[in-house]
Amino acid sequence: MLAAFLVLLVVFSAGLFLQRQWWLPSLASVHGVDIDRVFLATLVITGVLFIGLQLLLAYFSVRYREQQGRPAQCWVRPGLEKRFAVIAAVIIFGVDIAIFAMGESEWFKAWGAAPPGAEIIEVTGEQFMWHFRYPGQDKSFGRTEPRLVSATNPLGLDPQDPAGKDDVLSTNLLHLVVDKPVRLQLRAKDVIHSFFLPNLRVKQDVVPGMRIEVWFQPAKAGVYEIACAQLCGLGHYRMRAFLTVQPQAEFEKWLTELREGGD
Ligand SMILES: [Cu+2]
Repeated sequence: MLAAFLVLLVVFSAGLFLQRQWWLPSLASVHGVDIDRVFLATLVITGVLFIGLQLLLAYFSVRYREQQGRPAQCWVRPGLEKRFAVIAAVIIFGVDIAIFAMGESEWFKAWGAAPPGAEIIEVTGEQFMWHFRYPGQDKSFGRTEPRLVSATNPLGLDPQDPAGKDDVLSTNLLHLVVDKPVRLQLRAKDVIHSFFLPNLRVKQDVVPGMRIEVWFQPAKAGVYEIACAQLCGLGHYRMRAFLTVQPQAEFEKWLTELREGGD
């Protein structure tokens, strides 16, 4: 029974991964290639160990089972067991270190300094929406002040600050230029949210009181989902926005229309 169960478990779980129906969403960023490679390598390493060990266990449970009045066989050999434990520990520790090193190197590559000239956009999460702020021609954001936050001024922009005059705000719609690196500065107004772009393999928690930066390069034009990946309240499921990746000219047209519409 145990052997049959283990074999079924192996076949079923391997089948789930092989059918690729619920695989990762289509990739649309440059660094995502590395993330996917680390993901796949981790899956293959742990998958091979899982399949091998479960099948071995199934085989042993049949081979040494109780038979014709003879009890199930087992041997107690402390020396052998100790040796086996040490060898298994070394192998597992080595595999862990390899996976960790692979993940860390990709992480530092992806989350290191952004290339100069990257577009800067501020992202603010609040219950239950995303605000995106573009700095405008002067490339700098205007001052914000929590006391000034109101229904018509969701970020608390200071009207006295000239740097804020050309800032452009967009709610739940983020537009980016294809093949152009972008630096996002992530903030939260109320609770912890998580900014998640599944297609671009970007996920970063957004924490009140912190300005966290991530950068990446969209590699494929299209419309993608933006989700909040942190259960942030009753309306969490509504915290869904959309990212449009498009050519420079279309992006500028959109931004101009938004700026003029906002005045
Ligand atoms: Cu949220």
